[in-house]
Amino acid sequence: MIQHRWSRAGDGRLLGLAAAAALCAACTTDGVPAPGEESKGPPLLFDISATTPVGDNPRAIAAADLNGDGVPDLVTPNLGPGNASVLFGDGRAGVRQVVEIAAGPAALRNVTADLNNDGNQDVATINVSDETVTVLHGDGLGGFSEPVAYEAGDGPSGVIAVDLNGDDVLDLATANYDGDDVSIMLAEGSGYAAPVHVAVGDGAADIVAADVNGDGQIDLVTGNHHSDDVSVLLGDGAGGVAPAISSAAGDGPHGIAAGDFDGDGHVDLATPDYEGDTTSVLLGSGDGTFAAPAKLPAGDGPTGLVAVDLDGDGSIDLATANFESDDVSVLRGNGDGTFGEPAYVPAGDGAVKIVAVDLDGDGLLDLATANSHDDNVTVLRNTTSQ
Ligand SMILES: [Ca+2]
Ligand SMILES: [Ca+2]
Ligand SMILES: [Ca+2]
Ligand SMILES: [Ca+2]
Repeated sequence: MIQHRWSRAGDGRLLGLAAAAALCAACTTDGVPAPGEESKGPPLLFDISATTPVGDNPRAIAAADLNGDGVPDLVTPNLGPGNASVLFGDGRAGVRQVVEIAAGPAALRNVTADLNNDGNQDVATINVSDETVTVLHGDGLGGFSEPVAYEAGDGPSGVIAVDLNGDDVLDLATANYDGDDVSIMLAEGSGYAAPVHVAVGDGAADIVAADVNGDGQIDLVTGNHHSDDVSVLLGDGAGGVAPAISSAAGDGPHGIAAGDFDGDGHVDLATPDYEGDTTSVLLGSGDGTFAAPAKLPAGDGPTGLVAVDLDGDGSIDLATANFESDDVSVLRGNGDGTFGEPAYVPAGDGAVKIVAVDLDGDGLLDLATANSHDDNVTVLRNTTSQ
């Protein structure tokens, strides 16, 4: 199974961890650009504002206001007990309370969204042991329905909620690491239709939705850990997709994010490359293909990534969670598809996935990581000067 395959490879490198962490702590947050890189703004700065215990082996993190108080909350799927931890936010980039809710066996990743259009945020979790997705409908007050499981795919490793057939109900799609495919589960009645599997690259580790060819229909893109590429599935707007189009990525992409990094109107992609210790940037051509990746430095073993505007200058920046070096790399976007040198912010042991959300209401997106070895969540408050 996926989490064992790649974490075994990672565990072999854990002996060097203390030294690597010390090194990165020493080189943290100066944001000095490399020779030849133009500095176009103040460095991105983050402070740890909370370190909060969660369940055993949290493997992902998502954000949504789950109790309707206007403050974003966080939720981690916990692989060990097969449950999820909900971290209710205090509005000051801290955590007020943690409660455990049901998930499914070997809960690996999750997504938050209003899946049943009742105005309340729900949680869907993928489970690697029984290859299902578990859905819990939120009541908007912090409570949830009994979990209902639906068939997903072989070794699901990434999940998104997106409307693929234009009926204004969110559908689900998973990237399947062992099946080397994507499962599309269209919402049907009060649940989901049986998955339709579409082949992608080898070791599909994560999935994102975006309109990469600009035809107004949502497309799906996976990052593939073993084939070192991304697979684009162009959507037809009716729930179907075309066969995969492959574009090269870095060495061992373990996540994927989309955004227009160079402002040309075409969707671009970024992947955290676990094996290559890089973040790859793939500029889109607007037809489903992408230019050769620009490989930017990251920490050791990047596995999670967000592509968002962290300093509010209108250009997308990148932040990766680095599983081996236990930190976060933040790279300031220049708005032309290039990025500054990374600054490193300490996180926690086994920082595996990352989410960006404004947790203190100051208008700047903050970051939070799920730390799978420390069994906790680190909240990094964005202190970048505006
Ligand atoms: Ca499209
Ligand atoms: Ca672009
Ligand atoms: Ca920016
Ligand atoms: Ca903030």
